[in-house]
Amino acid sequence: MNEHEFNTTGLSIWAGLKPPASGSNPDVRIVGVPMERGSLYRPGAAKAPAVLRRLSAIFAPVSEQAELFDSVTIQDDGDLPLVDGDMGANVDAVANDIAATPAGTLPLVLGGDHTTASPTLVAQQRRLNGRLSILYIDAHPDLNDISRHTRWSNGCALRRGLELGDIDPRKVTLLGCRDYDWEEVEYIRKMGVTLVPAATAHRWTGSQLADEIGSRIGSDALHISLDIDSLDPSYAPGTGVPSAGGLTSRELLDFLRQLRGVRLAGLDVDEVAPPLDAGYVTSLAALKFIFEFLGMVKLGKAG
Ligand SMILES: [Mn+2]
Repeated sequence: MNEHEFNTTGLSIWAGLKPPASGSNPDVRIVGVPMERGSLYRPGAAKAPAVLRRLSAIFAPVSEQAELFDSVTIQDDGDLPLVDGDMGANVDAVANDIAATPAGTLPLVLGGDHTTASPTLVAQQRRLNGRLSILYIDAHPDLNDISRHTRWSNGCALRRGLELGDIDPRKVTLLGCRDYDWEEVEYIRKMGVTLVPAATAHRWTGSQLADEIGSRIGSDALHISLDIDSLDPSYAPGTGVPSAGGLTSRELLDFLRQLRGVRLAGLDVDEVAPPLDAGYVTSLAALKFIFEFLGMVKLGKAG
């Protein structure tokens, strides 16, 4: 360990949150998906699950509003085994594993590049028997059919998940977008995806995100897919494709808090690239969001 590393000696990962008593299911099941073959511009996301786990030890089970959530139980099943190749070679196995998460337990999936979301959404649609709505927080809609000459680029991640999961695009809310291929804009308009660009989100006040989602969610549960590049590069430089004009950390956490009261289905957090980061600030931004989500599992009566 060099002098610039966090000293986590004596600390437990995930803020010391424990598995449940034997025989009962955890509130949250964590799996890592160290995939970066979908990062066609710059790799590095495969290193994220290990770094997020290690740095999770410096957190405490207390929300930013000073609420204790040490009763949340977690089970960390480590990283899923991947075969050599892109997500196309792994999508069925990853989806099957996540789909095996017990009912009533929320999957927390640590990518990996954003193609991690494709099998995650397939699994969630299966677990919830189609009663799934999606909040996809990203600078990019990831709705290309083919990007960089492959169907398994991160620029296709949401499109693949919707297709393979047979998920209605009208159940998707995109939040924080600001970079598009024209094919994606056409898909959004034609298929009825709800788009909240970063510029719009920045001007929202009060509970507009919760109102927007609440007006359409019905009896669905909400899965959140967080691409850390939704944040402005000043808050999250350590990612494959930083894009100016993004959300602030404050806005992102406030949007999450608005969703207390919405039934949550799970979370995947992707595109954190530790080799591209500066002083771990991007990993720590992702972990801040993850820990506020964990707090919502009990405090917000999600799940
Ligand atoms: Mn993405």
